[in-house]
Amino acid sequence: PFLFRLLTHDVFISGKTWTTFIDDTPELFKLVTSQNRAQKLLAYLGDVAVNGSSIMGQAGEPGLKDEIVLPILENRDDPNGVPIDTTMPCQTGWRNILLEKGPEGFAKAVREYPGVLIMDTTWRDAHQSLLATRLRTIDIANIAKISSHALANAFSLECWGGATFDVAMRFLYEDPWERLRTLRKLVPNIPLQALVRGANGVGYTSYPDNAIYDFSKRAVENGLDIFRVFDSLNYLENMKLGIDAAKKAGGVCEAVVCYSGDVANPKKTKYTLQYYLDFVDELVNEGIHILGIKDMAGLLKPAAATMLIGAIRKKYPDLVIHVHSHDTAGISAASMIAAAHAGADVVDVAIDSMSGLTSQPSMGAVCMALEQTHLGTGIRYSDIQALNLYWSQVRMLYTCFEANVRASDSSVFAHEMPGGQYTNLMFQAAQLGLGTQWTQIKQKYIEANELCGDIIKVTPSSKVVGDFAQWMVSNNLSKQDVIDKAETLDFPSSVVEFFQGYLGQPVGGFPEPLRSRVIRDKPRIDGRPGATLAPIDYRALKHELRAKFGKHITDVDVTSYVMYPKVFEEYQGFVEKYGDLSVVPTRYFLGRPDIGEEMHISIEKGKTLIIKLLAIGPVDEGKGTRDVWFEVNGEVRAVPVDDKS
Ligand code: 3PY
Ligand code: ZN
Repeated sequence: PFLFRLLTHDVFISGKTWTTFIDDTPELFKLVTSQNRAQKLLAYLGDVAVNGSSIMGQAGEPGLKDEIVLPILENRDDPNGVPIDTTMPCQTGWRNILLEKGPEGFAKAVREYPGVLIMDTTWRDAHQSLLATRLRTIDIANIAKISSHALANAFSLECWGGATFDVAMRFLYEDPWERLRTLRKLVPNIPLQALVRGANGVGYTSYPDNAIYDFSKRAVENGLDIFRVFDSLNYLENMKLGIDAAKKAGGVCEAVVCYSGDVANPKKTKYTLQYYLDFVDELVNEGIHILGIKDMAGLLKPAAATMLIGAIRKKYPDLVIHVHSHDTAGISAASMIAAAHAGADVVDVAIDSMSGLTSQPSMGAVCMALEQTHLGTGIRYSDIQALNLYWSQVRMLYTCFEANVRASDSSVFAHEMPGGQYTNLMFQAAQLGLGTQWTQIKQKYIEANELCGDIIKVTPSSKVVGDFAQWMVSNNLSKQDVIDKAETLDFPSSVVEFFQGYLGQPVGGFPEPLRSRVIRDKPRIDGRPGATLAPIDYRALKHELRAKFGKHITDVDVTSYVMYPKVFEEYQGFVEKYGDLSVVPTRYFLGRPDIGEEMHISIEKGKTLIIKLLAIGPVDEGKGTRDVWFEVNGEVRAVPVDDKS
């Protein structure tokens, strides 16, 4: 009946569903001279028409050619069955409590909530884990207002940080700050959450302290509420910096324990229940608002979740506990339910069609299972179905980035690869075309981790282990070979830097004599790596970047540059050439239009270009270009495009 009502709804039939978001949010689109802008846009569309999309990692065309249908939310209280009005964002939710009471009061209210709350990871971790982080702002923004209603009782929406910052600029040619501001406007009522790599910010390396303070401050200014701060080695000194920066910025500080090993297995003696309880004590001493348990690989089985969360809850009755996992082995829904029963306040889920496998467990499954207990989440079944209708279409649109993980894999309990890295390495192994490559990588990953001393593995430390493993496979080295020949081997730079101490100090210290044999006469850092880095002069840098790229460079651009200098420069070059492409619907951003197909692209409020691809001309042998003919709002225009074939 829901689908029937949707398909017969006036708004849906009129075909207006797609454009409302764009019409309602003019701020998204910076005013640039439209002529010039249209010409740049045609240059991009022409390039895709001739050469196909050149977005890294894309295999084939998007799997959905039709316009995406927006869902309609049932209104349970309306006697006439009039659906909820989603033309405006919902105005009530947990963010109201945060704004009213501040981070401490917010945490207290969350702790007092009788049920369990959810964080929806669909906008960050789910696509990072399933679709190579390639989800574009437009596809999130188009469902944002509806989500503000459907998920009004959610603790938060994870939408930023992790790999999204890097990928937005590097591969999607988008401004990550603009994404944050856009979502903030469309979702005023639900806290927005980001994953932050502590002293590594949103990058892969250590930054000077003032870079972490600057980044956190800008994040709050642009709409972020909650920082999930972790360190890739659970190194307290790095954590302290991230925690302090989040708090000073005025954000909610969710400090995280990264989970490794198995607390319920007495044979695993490194990351024991006592280890975690001690680490929690240290974090609590830093005055955090919320404790996160980040099971980035999906190792936390239900009995272990009961033990771990139960023990923390017993020791800290008032501490808000937020649990995160991945479904790689297929167990995470059960673990989240166990965590909830053991006293967790918030659990992480992703909308059904973006859940499971290396992503988070399904929102529908977890919420409906909890609904039958005293721990209901306040998220309605019909709303989950409505959102899922949208996301199942988006998932099809992005098939060209699917890693092709088809089934659960309990070998994760042995290799402990984080969800995002699992798909990444699997994809790379598949591209090498060797059927056994993937099994070998998983095996070497176990050995590489042992060589590093059984470390916590999450970005960036997981990258060290991944690089190490791939290098062992390609050089055909066993663990023993590495130990025996360490002094003469040419290790990957990330591995050398890890052993030098550039990520921080691992739990239990570095394994010797391997460390000394790997780093030889290179410097070693025995404390917090960022502590010795000179502060960044932001004023001077802004000046420099303005001289180089123009007056449009803002403070957040400087922050982006600090995190990713080279990526930012390339991104600026791309925008210079093609303009802001974030307004282009994904199926044209990633795929070739058919000849004669009408593309509707809203470049600014009240300015929609109706573009038709008319013809692609022959190659000019001298120049190697082709003229691509378009009709733009009835006018014929041609753009020359390099033929890269
Ligand atoms: C990231 O840092 O990107 C992660 O998702 C870690 O789990
Ligand atoms: Zn995760």
